[in-house]
Amino acid sequence: LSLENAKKLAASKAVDLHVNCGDLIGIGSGSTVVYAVERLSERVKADNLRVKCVPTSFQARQLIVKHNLPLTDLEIDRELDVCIDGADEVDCNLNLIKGGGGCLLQEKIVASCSKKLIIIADYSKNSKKLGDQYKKGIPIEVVPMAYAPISNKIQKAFGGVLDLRMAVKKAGPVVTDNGNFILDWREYNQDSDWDKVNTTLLSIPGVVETGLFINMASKAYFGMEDGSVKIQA
Ligand code: DER
Repeated sequence: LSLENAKKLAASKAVDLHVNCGDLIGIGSGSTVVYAVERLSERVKADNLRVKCVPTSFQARQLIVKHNLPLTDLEIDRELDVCIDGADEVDCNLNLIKGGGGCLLQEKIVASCSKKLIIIADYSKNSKKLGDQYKKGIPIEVVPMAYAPISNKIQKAFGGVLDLRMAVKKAGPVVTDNGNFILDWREYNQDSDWDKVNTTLLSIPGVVETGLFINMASKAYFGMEDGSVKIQA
């Protein structure tokens, strides 16, 4: 099964099993979630499902609008029934690395306001230990004026390398939907106590949020190469 078809499989399974009429749904960001919104739109039409959606990025908002799904926000609906989102890596404890698409801040906020966070991914995202195979680095959203001293502090405290994420179709750094920069932290020690690391990172002035989603996900659905869906709870 191709990666795209594996994503589609996982996305459809998650939407079919976790979305009910009347649900308030957090819509994640990235490429896998596109299939989840497509499946959600099919079900809304076929089953006349009543749902409202909260986006986690400009991309997610455009997806919701494109599929004519009812849009809402956290000011109106403060507690959501389910958040469906992708991940860059999922370890055996359902801890995640997210932020590959640079949307981690609103994703973590919306996930934290949802009764459950359901992860959808293709088979390449499933690993034993956090950071096992994810070589692109742990994304950290930072206030632009502080990215250099923050890089130094993290490097001194935990080692590794911190790259300021540069844009491709725009000169200069990636600027997130919230006006911040992203540092990608690579070559860190993979045997870290990630909960402790996360807490320490968040204590550094200027760090807004990290791509470490520790103890947040309820379930993960992986589209597998053989056409099956692996469910990790
Ligand atoms: O940026 C993000 O956090 C995305 O959700 C990312 O983790 C997954 O993106 P993908 O579905 O395109 O792999």
